[in-house]
Amino acid sequence: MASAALGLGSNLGDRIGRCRQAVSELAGHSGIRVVKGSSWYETRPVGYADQADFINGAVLLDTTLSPPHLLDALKKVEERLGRTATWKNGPREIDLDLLIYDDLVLDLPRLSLPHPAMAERAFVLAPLAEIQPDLVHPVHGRTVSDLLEDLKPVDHLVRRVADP
Ligand code: PH2
Ligand code: MG
Ligand code: MG
Repeated sequence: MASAALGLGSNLGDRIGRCRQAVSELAGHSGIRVVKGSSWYETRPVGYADQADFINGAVLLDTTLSPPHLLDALKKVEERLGRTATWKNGPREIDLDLLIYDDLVLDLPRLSLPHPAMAERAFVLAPLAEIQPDLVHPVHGRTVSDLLEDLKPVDHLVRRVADP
């Protein structure tokens, strides 16, 4: 059994509804146990500015799936929830990103762990710090709450908008 952390995001349609639906779809998978989910945060878009604000959150999982199989499961949930293809950093109905899987560090064509951008993104770190502040980033060797502190002042995090 492994522990994993995911980041969730949506900026099209029923943003919170889709994020919550994604968590319940994950909870229904036989190889996944959802341990804890964060509140939902409204955030300004990072990377490509001319798009709607996002809802972001994070969840902690226990899983019997290997990283590639967990990634496949995330992609399937994205598809079931109606994700359509856009472009890098563009708008999306739902985005499920594998952030951390135990203390694994790997760089494969379709999967890098930990997620390469997570340490620079308050929209990832703030929800994750809410549910596991002492989680250590396997490359930086720093906790999620310290990494979030390093980013301050945080510009794109707007507000906490909903309970888990
Ligand atoms: N996801 C991106 C790019 N930019 N900005 C915010 N605020 N939230 C996101 O989830 C997000 C983003 C690429 O996945
Ligand atoms: Mg993403
Ligand atoms: Mg993604």
